[in-house]
Amino acid sequence: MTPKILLVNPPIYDFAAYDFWLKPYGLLSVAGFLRSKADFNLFDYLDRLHPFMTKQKELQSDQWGRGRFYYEIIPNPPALSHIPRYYRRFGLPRNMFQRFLMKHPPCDFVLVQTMMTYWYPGVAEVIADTRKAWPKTKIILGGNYVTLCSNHAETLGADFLVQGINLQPLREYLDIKPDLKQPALWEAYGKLNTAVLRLSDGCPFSCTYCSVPKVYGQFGTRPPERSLAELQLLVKRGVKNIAFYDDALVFQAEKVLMPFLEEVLKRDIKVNLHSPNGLNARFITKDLAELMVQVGFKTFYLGLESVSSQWQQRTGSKVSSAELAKAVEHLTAAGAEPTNITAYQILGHPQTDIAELEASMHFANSLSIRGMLADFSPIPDTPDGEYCRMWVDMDEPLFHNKTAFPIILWGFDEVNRLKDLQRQLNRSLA
Ligand code: B12
Ligand code: SF4
Repeated sequence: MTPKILLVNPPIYDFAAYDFWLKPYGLLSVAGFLRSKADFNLFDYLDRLHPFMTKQKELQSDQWGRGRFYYEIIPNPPALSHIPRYYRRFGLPRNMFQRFLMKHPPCDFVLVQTMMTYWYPGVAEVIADTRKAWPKTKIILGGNYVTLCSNHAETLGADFLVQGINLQPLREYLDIKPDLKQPALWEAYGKLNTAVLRLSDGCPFSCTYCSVPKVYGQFGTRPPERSLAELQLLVKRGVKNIAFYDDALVFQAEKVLMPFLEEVLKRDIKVNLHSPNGLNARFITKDLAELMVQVGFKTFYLGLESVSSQWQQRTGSKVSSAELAKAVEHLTAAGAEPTNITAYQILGHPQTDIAELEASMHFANSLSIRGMLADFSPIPDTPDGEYCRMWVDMDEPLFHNKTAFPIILWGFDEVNRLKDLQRQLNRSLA
């Protein structure tokens, strides 16, 4: 008998959340590998094209398909009770999932996506509701939280955890042989206007605040035919905006991204492309910038983190300020709108001082590009995350929260002042 599998992307419990092209790509990829070997259903609490969300005017998308989620304000969890911001539950209301479970016969397996470590309360909610309605169904978790906080994830009461990127244990548990050539299971959505792609896994750098090198080992490329087939599947389904989820999208661009984009040009595929996950400016050459703009990249997010060369060296030397300025020059010369180029800078990193951060913000502004403060989330088992044990209990993932940690470190007023300064600088460009 073909097994029945329910895929679930949980609600988010956080101070803030925005649909910055968020999709449960790990879950959809795994389901894609099992395509036609199981009957699938999907419940995505964050699907902004769900009729419940599309009815609400304030949740409408911007020109690139991003937008706000429906939310309810809820009490702060005790660990974060001292953070003076509203804590919320983002996503479809809880009773919709409960009704869904009542309406459908139990599945054999429920596969649950986990993402930010501090979003685990949403995962716990899904497990509790599934257990109650479908007590015999096996609940399987996979993704970032399970990989980075496996001991904590074990306490949530799921039946099986898939840690990291090795799918062999899952194959044995489900007793289904995956077909790794298959693209992600995008057809699980009724309607789709944004999606994501990944051409490679991992990163050649070792930034001291990042988990990617440890989780993925070395940088590796995905089969280009599979990515192209996935892109065509998406465009056929009416997707207009695609965000790359690569860790190092422009590394070895001449071998990976450039041939891919040339093929997109050749096949005359028209789609808006985005890079929310931070590009490494060092690798954005004149030729690459021209090709990216020509093929349809509309927004460019560049990782700067700090303008201090000492900080850059201490954390892994991934990029320098001069390299960032050069990349901006190439991108604007190629025709990118400067206001669609954004530099990320880390706010609330324990080894950044506030004056350094202000200098970084002014530096990005001097290049006529937007700045975005990337609030620091300390990650366990990384050098910088472990250093943060001085301030917070890293074994409680709620303390990895990106809104909370900078406030714990620098105070509420200082964080607000810096955010206001960033807004002012960005307004000065308009
Ligand atoms: C894309 C991405 C984003 C996207 C959005 C992601 C999303 N959907 O929410 C954007 C750019 C918006 C983003 C933002 C941020 N991110 Co981010 N992001 C990533 C990235 C690159 C990929 C995440 C992903 O989708 N993985 C899933 C897919 C791509 O992985 P895969 O390899 O194909 O999956 C395999 C296995 O993992 C497994 N698997 C995966 N999922 C599942 C599910 C099931 C059920 C099963 C069985 C198996 C399985 O099977 C797959 C096949 O082998 C990761 C790094 C990474 N490489 O994972 C960081 C990462 C998750 N982000 C991180 C951080 C720090 C952030 C920010 C806080 C940065 C900032 N300060 O602004 C913000 C927070 C955003 C927020 N809303 O709070 C951290 C995690 C922090 C944490 N505490 O959890 C990571 C790990 C990077 C890092 N620095 O180490 N991010
Ligand atoms: S360059 Fe980016 S993905 Fe690579 S280790 Fe540094 S922060 Fe992580």
